[in-house]
Amino acid sequence: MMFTGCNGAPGNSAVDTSGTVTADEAGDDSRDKALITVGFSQVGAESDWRNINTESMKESLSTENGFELIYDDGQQKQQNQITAIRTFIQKEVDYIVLAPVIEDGWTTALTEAADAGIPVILVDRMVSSKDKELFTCWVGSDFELEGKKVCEWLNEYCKLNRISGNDIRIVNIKGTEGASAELGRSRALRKAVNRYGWKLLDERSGEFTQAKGREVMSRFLRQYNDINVVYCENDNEAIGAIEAIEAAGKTVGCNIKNGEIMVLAFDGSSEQALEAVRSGRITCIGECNPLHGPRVSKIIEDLRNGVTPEKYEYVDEDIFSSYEKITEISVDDKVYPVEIMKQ
Ligand code: GZL
Repeated sequence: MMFTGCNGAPGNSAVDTSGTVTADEAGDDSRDKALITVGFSQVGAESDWRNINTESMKESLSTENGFELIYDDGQQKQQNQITAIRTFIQKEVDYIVLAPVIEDGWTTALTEAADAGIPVILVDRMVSSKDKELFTCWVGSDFELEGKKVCEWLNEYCKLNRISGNDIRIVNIKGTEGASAELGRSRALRKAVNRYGWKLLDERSGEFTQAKGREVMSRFLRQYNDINVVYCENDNEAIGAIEAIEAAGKTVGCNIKNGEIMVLAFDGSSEQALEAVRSGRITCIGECNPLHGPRVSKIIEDLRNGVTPEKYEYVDEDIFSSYEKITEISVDDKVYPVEIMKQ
């Protein structure tokens, strides 16, 4: 476990040039009592989105802003995150911020934090614990809405180009199984498949990574010779899928009538992915906003001022595409503009 140091004050902690102290060197007396101590258990570093999310949290919860941030990279393993929560409790932090890798399995650790009187703020993904008092509040995205937007975009495309729903043959490269983002985006796809008659050939987890996305897409291409749409549950998987499609001698793009394979994705947080949208290699991206830092620091400020924050705070998100004929889509009677991105 690595800790991001607070103020580099002399004492037990040997702060290296990057301002990071190791677990066994971060002693309590190195803590400046004036700072608000926050233990942040992050999912990992699996995607561009995640890295931007981490940076947003570190920038907001900085020493300059009055915080001592104790950061832990869970490496996409729930047990690492549970261990980090217990370490934060031992260190008697003022707040715990948790981005839970999957929804299940948190009740015990969150109960321990509650018993220690430490408020827990959830970011990004949700927990399935029935007792909603185990966390103070949550900041993140409506993942099913993200999925509905992308699916409605595909439905609009089919209508404009007179493509029957029955001719859509789609595969889903899912995110980490059981993660809120995976559950919501997959649920939206299954509902659209049932509503529009698309053929969902297969689903398999790409674990939100580029390497696994490429591996899964290669496998799908060996198994199915009629895929015309790939639903990737994040950008990194989409980049990996494009590598696999092009390695197989096929072409990515929106002209599925002409044999191209349409790539759909989520996040829109990396320049590489946005460039892929501008060039038409990714046809449409459902934005997922990673900038939770300012919202979390505001929540802590409110809590310290006796203001009760909203229990659930959703971030605003768009949809991106270079296909100029679709400038808006409608989901549940609400109209969302499409941001047209051209080179
Ligand atoms: C979504 C977040 C997901 C991103 C992926 O809020 O949980 O995890 O879509 C990331 O890129 O790995």
